[in-house]
Amino acid sequence: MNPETAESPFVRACRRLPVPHTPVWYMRQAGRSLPEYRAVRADVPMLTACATPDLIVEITMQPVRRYGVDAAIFFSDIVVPLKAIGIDLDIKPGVGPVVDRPIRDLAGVGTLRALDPGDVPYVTEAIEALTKELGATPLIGFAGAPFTLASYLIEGGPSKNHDHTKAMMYGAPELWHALMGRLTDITLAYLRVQAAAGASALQLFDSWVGAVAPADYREFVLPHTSRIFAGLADLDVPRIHFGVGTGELLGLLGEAGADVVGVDWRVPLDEATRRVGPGKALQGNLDPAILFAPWEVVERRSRDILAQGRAAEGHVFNLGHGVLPTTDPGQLARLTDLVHEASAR
Ligand code: 1CP
Repeated sequence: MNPETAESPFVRACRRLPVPHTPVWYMRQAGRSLPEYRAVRADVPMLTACATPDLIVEITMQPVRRYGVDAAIFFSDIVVPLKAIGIDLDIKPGVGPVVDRPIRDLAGVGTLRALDPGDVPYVTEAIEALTKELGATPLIGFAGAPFTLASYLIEGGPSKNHDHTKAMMYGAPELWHALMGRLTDITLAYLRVQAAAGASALQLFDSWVGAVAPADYREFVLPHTSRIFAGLADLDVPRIHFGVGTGELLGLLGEAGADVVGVDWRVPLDEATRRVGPGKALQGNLDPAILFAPWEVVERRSRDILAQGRAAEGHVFNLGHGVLPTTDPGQLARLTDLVHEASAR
């Protein structure tokens, strides 16, 4: 990592070191809430954009220019590495990832081959260009975690109850662990490609794992997520682990081995600090829907979060989940300034 980036407030907060102000970025900051994003994406399908370095660079930079956030997040999607190894899937506007032939047996698991850096040359190219353009501002690389990827692959698309996913997890544990093992290999390789190209932090999105009870997380998910974080330990880049509805899982998410645990809006950060335990920084956790309330409400709630975040050994301000598409970008601009000013030490 370049020395300026290593000294940035974001990287220092992830490492639980003193910072001049609380760093802030937003999950899904690069995307549909920005008019300049909708303009460049007008005629370009999502997966085409994700394979076009110039577009990746432009879209990743948009929120950095507009808001002055403390980190950029690589513009891509969690299904990009699966597409890259030949899984027949698409991202449908207004729906999300859809898989042509859902994976529900050993033959299906066999189609998940290992990922090689040569499968994603556009990722390497875009990250190399971005780290030059970003200078001292860190770039966060990311991947979907095995449970969340498995849910899309097994269900065939977005799912509320994850019925088929849980049916395999509970009913065919050997098949489940075979699938999760392959996804772990792919995810680990994909994150390492991003770090090798210059990403200065890595976030693992296990967005839907909140659907799983703690004992089942320990048995069916933790062995795999632990292997991912252990496999990144030599890289010297902060590792962030995030899921939605994970109040009961926060201790286990920390146990999996990340440096930073992302918290959604349901658990206050002082309580989350207690649940996660010592030796971790926290990221979060303003309800993204609060941005639809008047500014006075946003300000009061954000100051509360900054105060609660002081209980943690390190705090990165974020939303509790991604920016909602109809969010007014003006609210995020004001919020970024507020976090910087209110937390200045
Ligand atoms: O046409 C469009 O604009 C498609 C909308 C869109 C966008 C902008 C999708 C489809 N993905 C993305 C980009 C994206 N996806 C980013 C960009 C970087 C940023 O954060 O600014 C990231 C980090 C993701 C990651 C992602 N994709 C997650 C994990 C994060 C989260 O929000 O929980 C998940 C679950 C997905 C799946 C996905 N891709 C797209 C949609 C609409 C969805 C969710 C569908 C569902 O509800 O299951």
